[in-house]
Amino acid sequence: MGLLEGKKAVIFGVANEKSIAWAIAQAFKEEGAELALTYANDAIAKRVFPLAESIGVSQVLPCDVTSDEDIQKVFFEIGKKWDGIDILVHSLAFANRDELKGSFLNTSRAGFALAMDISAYSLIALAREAYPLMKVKGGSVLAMTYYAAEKVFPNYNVMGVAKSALEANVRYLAEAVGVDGIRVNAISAGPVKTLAASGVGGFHQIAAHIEARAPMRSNIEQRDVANAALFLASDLSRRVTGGVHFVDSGYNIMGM
Ligand code: NAD
Ligand code: 0WE
Repeated sequence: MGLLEGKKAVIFGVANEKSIAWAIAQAFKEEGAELALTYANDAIAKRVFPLAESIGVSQVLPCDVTSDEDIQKVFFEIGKKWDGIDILVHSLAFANRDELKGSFLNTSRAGFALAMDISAYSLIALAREAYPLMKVKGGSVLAMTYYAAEKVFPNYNVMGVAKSALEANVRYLAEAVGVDGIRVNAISAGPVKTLAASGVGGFHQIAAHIEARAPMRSNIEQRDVANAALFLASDLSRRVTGGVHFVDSGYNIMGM
């Protein structure tokens, strides 16, 4: 019996085969879950449809999380096919490229609002629309965060502030829906070379720093995050909620 046998999962954030969300989708499928995937726009749809087909995903739906209408449509469509949702995965982030370099002092009002909207607020919006379908049996909500929410990382800038807000959202949502048997957790992943990370100057140096300094002297892989996600999505973690769980070779424990 798979860990997620009989469970239905909706996963936001597959862009390509390197996405953390894709590793999670594969791991969930292997453990018996039935899946729905969403994609941000038409350019990404071209990559997501073949991936979805390759593992037998039941539903693939468009969703730009800046649109309340898109979000409502997703859960309306899912509600037509499924009697409930057990797992919701939020694996999304965005800031304008020019906000992810140079001085944090230059963070613009519009850039701040956009990063917050897509990377932090969207978790609340997705959880609210999923809630009627999730409260039937209880469930697990997962978000992806980064240690730059807690400590200053050069160039991560406004995304660091957005990840702090995302982690606070995890705690407040956990309190709001705990009574309905719904758990909310975040995984704080070490740096991994995905589409979002390859848009970043100096990624190689960041990865080299982890290899030199992390307790385990190694970088993580997408599958490492997916394995932690399996635990948090399954009944193995049935009393675990509101937390930020590191998958980072131990990097976060280091002082100097
Ligand atoms: P990725 O580029 O594969 O995934 C990011 C996703 O966000 C993409 O699928 C993109 O389409 C989606 N997205 C952006 N704007 C959107 C919008 N308006 N509506 C809907 N979707 C939108 O990169 P990834 O590294 O797999 O990122 C997934 C999550 O993991 C993010 O929250 C990221 O911050 C987090 N994370 C990544 C790393 C890393 O080093 N890669 C480390 C820690 C945390
Ligand atoms: O969360 C992330 C990625 C966040 C991200 C990346 C991009 C690049 C392309 C959000 N928005 C965009 N917008 C773009 O146009 N990570 C944890 C990976 C990451 O991003 C960094 C990092 C690391 C690591 C940005 C600066 C410094 C280090």
